Amino acid sequence: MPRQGGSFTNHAGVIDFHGGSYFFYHNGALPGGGGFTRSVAVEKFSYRSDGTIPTINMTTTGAPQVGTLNPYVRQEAETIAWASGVETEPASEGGMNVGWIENGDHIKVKGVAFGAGATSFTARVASATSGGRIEVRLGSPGGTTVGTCTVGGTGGWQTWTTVTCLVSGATGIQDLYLRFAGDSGNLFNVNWWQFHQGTGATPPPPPTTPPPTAAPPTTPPPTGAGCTAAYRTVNTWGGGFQGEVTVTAGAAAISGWTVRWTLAGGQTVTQVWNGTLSTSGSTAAVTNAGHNGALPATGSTTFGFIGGGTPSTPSLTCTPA
Ligand SMILES: [Ca+2]
Repeated sequence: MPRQGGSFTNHAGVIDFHGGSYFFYHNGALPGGGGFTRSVAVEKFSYRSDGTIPTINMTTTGAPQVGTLNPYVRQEAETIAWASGVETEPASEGGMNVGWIENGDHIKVKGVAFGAGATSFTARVASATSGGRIEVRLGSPGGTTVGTCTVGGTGGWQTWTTVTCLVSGATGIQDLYLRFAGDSGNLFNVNWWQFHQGTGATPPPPPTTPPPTAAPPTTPPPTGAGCTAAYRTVNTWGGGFQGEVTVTAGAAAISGWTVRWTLAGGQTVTQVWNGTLSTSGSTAAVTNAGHNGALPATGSTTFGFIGGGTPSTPSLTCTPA
């Protein structure tokens, strides 16, 4: 190997792997690199017929990939083919995490086999500031965005939580780019990530119940007080979905509520938060939790649920307590 890459040595070693020969060395070509600030690199080569090693030049592309990466199992965030602006450190949960993430930094992961398509992306994150966003992109740092996860503050750089966002358009074998966006300064850390796909995917974990925020009404609810309820689908995956219902009081305050709707064919409700579920035949009924029953006039609250089957837009009835 000629003297290349900004370092005066290369400390090479050869490893044979899966029928190929690989020449590992170091150079000093990364930003800030030099004679004693070295970075590991690898090139694939073939021995000459007489058994000698040909002249090998340093490249920035490195060796070809020997296989694809499965995005549907947990992958460590520090699995990196190329990166810009980030560093790694030991994680309180074990292993390593990626940190010092700032606006515009990115991680490249080569040859990710999405197959028929991913439906959601989950990342394990922590932030002592107010977080930022993970843009899930394909092909290049500015390539097509197939999903965006919002990361909030968690109260510490090693206080971990899981965020999930919807993904659409990630199919086949792709170079994956996680591009980070937000305000100035360090945004958040990432420990690991995982995509989910259609049938058999794991539904995203429901959010934890927030502390009560609605103040109790100062006057007793008048007779005839009403409420309304509105539904939206938050997320879908093969065989299931996440729904959210917003309950709004009418012109008068209410002290509690029950929302009822008819389940479409094949639908089930498997988990409810910020409310209590009861079902009777194909009728689902959710009654307020302890902290979100009392609503002031025109005040609103939400509850969420995990459903099985295909999402639909149900007709909701709201009955005040
Ligand atoms: Ca990790």
